[in-house]
Amino acid sequence: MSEELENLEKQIEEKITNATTLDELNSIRVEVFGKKGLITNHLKSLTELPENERKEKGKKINNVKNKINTLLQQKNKNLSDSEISQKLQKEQVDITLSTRPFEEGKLNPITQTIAEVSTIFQKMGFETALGPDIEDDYHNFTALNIPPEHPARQLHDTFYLKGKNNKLLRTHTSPVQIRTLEKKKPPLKIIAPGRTYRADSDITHTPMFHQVEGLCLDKDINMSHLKGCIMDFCREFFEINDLPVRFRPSFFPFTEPSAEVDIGCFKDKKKIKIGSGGSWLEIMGCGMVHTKVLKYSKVDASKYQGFAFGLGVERLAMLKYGISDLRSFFDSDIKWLNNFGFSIFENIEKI
Ligand code: 2NL
Repeated sequence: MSEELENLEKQIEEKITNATTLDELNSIRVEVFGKKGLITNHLKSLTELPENERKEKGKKINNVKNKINTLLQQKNKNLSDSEISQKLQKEQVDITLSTRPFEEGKLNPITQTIAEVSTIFQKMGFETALGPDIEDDYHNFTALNIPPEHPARQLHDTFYLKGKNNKLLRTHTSPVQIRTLEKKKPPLKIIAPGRTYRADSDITHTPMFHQVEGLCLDKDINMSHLKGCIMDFCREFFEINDLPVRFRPSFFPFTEPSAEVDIGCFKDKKKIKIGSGGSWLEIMGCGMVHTKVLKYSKVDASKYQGFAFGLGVERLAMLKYGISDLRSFFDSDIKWLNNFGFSIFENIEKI
């Protein structure tokens, strides 16, 4: 072997031995085998040799090439192994370390109650519909047959947005149903849960509160469907199979006939117990959708009839969970929430 080649081999071997990273090793590979690499140059120079010398020299260079390749491979494996073990060492997790304290939040009973009410109606085939909190006069009042002189339309009762052309905060979630009817044709069964607003603030009223309204439109719907649906709902919501339910004639501009729904209860001096006890408790309103409301929404009243209902979520939550002060829902008091709130995980299990 020529001395030059021997020296070169030693030099390259030493470099490989001394390499400490994969990057470094790769540079050596390029330096040796790249386009203008040390060994590549030797191979190229073969063409200048006479035929008889070329064969022998070629063999020698190839031997060196193979040796270096083997060395590079071995070193590559060594360096990869040690890089992995270094990485493992660096990223080691201390499994003896205690976990961070876990603070579980609670659902406001309003959220829980909306979920419970929705689940019951969803099981009966109602779909949930949502809409904007800021409404216009048409969707909130006109389309629901609420006349211009109705007290609910007065500035005194409804929050109107300043300079916003009769824009207002919805006073019920009925406009969601009106908007749904603009997009979907009957038959349909929808519920509309959400925030509602009225300019009222005292011990039993907050300016923002929650409602779930429902609407069922189909052929041949009559008052017995309404009664059956509401009775099933009341019994499932309060988890009392024989809960007495009473429909008492009432009035709403958007339904005819209209009824107030009462459930049976036992009234003591201090407490109310829901169930059969001879007394009655009003919990929601309902009725057959007024033909004028159907006409506004371009529903053919000779073909389709329907029932609708509306309930106040705060009131239902207070009755079911024994909450006595309406204002506590909105205080964001952590101690109160820890007592009256619902575990998020309990709810996930239920789903
Ligand atoms: C109550 C009474 C009620 C409705 C709401 C309704 C909606 C449409 C058409 C007809 Cl789109 N009616 N909603 C009907 C009857 C009663 O709510 O006391 N809510 C707390």
